[in-house]
Amino acid sequence: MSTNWLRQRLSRRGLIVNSIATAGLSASGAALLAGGTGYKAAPHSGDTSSGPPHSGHAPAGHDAHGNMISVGDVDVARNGFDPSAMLTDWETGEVSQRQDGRTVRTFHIAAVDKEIEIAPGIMFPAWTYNGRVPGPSLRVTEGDRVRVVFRNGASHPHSMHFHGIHSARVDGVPGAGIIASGEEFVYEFDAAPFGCHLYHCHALPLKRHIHKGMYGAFVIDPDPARHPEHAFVARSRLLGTPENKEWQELVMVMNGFDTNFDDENEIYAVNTVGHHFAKHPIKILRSNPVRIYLINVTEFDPINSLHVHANFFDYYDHGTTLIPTLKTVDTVMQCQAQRGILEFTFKEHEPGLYMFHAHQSEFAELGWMGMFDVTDGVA
Ligand SMILES: [Cu+2]
Repeated sequence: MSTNWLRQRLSRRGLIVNSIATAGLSASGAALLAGGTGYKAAPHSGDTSSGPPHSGHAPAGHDAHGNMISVGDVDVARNGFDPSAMLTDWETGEVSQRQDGRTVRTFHIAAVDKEIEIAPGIMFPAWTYNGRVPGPSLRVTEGDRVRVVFRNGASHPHSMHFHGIHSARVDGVPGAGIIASGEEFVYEFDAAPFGCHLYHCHALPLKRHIHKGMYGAFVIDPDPARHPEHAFVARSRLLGTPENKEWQELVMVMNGFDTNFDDENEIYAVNTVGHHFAKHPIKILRSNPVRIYLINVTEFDPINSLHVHANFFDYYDHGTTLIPTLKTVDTVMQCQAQRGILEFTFKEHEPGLYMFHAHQSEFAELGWMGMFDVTDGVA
């Protein structure tokens, strides 16, 4: 039993190296999982000479925290999206006012086939919303009218299925909003309930459409006027308020990629690129609290998780309450489509690099590991 387990795990890692070799990058492929070689190994350009890091942004002390990570860096410009920028790049839509005074937010989303680089030298034939994985992070306020104009410019039928309250005809499932290639459809509903939600394609086979990259964050901020008993908390969650500006808000979508079609993931990540936040730590001002909108879309594995080092957080399951549903925990697990809001602070910590990762150790080693770079904010 245990040797069988070991053989399976070894073969998964072997397949990753194979997939890189196939891509003509055998030198960096061999280095990718060799371990212990740090940044002295070949950069992902295929240059086999030893030399400085690919672009020189490895944090000081990086080696001390774990050198079992991929070597080199992903070309985020070619991908057209940057996991770091995705932490905060909310889309709030085109805003208009209806005659009855209600705010209407209109979003334009297109399904596009696109090859993306998910780890140095590893390309994945993704299906995307607007050319990125995860798709755009949509943010609205409770009670807004949400209008999503969806155009399918991809090669397969797709949809947008929103987690939230809406009528059956805009559910984005077979028979109600699956859109053929070249067609367009408008999903429209009132934003409710407030919380940390998601959208994803619901075309069949579902697990293929999700794991190919068709998902994104969908956050509904609470309307403070509707929650007088927790108005301060509600305002702190409402994008654009002075109370909200105090928070360092981050969107983290936990995902994985099956690069060899064996119904298992070879790369795990937050915001798609394995080990991205180990190489590009997230800058955190210790004076200001942190709020993470955490969403799990990982296919094939029953759960995923997030653990923060040297700290504890309060957690709001689904983000649908204004008081925490879990208090003072350092790890939370989520099944697919489960999500929630984490709140914590480094106020009493000394500056430095603080790790966060999935506490499925295998996921961490295969990409789902990163760092907070906590500073006082003085240049
Ligand atoms: Cu789809």
